[in-house]
Amino acid sequence: MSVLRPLNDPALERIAAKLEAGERLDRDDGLAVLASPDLIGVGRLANAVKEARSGPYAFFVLNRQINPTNVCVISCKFCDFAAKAGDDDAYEMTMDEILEKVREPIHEVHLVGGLHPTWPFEYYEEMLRAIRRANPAAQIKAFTAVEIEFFSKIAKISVDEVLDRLVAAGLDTMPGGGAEVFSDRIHDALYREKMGAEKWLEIHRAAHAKGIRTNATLLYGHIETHEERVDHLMLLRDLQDDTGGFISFIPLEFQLGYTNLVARQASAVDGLRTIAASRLLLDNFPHIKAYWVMMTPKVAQIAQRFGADDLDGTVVEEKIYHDAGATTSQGLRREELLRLIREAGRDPVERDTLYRPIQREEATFTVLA
Ligand code: V47
Repeated sequence: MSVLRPLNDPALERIAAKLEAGERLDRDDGLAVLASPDLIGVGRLANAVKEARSGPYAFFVLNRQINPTNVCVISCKFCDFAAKAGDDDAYEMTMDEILEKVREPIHEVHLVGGLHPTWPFEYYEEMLRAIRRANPAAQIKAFTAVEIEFFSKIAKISVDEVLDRLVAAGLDTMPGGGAEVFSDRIHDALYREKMGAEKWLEIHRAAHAKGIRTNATLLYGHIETHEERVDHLMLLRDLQDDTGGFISFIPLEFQLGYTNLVARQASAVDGLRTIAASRLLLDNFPHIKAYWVMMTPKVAQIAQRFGADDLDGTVVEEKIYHDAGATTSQGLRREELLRLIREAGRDPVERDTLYRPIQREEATFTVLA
């Protein structure tokens, strides 16, 4: 393991000793990382773990986010994206509008949307088939656990059948959204109408059992406590111990928007500590993603030295955070991502949705096995 010291916090010394002994970190260690005054020490520990896993590499993907509708039958208190049918800001994309967005040199389509009151399940299957036909080179990362459960209700079929039919239609992986914070308190306060921890974990377990790789997220920087953040990570680690089906973990920084939930946005330091705690506690997750859209490209760039090994991608058009007032740009060009990575002293690896390296003639990186 690369350099772990100097450290200026006894709690971090305890963690370093565990890492050296190959011992697993626990809940108290996670809390210590989130509260440590030694920010550089926190980065040093998480960076050592990151480098032991993925060496000097940082991953990115040419992708495109598509949110086919914001019309949603439920209302979550943290969400500025959803609208009710007939609202001024409600929208529904046509199939042509969706397909127009995928005809680009991309390797991943990230497809998620509101829980639409009248679209039938068959429409989502057709969406996947049509995207696959329009761009066979792009893998499809689609539908959160919340959407999967909703499809099972509207089509009156089991979650297993929903997953089988989506895979048959072209689904490659599932994104990590809808997890929010695995806490009954937060569930009751912010998203009572939506599934809680148990169901979310159950659906990801079902996906993993079918060989569908998935991501996981945590929505942080609102009313949750450090204990709730760490408990969330521990539940994900437990499921990953059982299934090994998660690929990437993404802490999502809450955008205040117009929700009046909290007075201010999480700080850069809080974001970096959360990335580091995730890398250190989630010892069985292959990748930790610094999602630049919400962290800002500048903080995401530094996060590469705090445990993150992925910056997500070009994204192009993002609605969920931008409807909540995010001021980051809508997309980054490939060259900008390369610069953000190289300036942080990392070697860029362009990947597909499964983190397989994309071979390019002008590639300058060593391809990972
Ligand atoms: O589940 C909603 C969150 C998520 C806000 O898997 C908000 O690769 C912040 O899951 N401020 C959807 N967050 C996005 C998501 C995601 C993003 C990037 C990559 C991946 C991946 C997944 O966005 C929702 C919810 O937790 N969200 N509103 C807000 N105002």
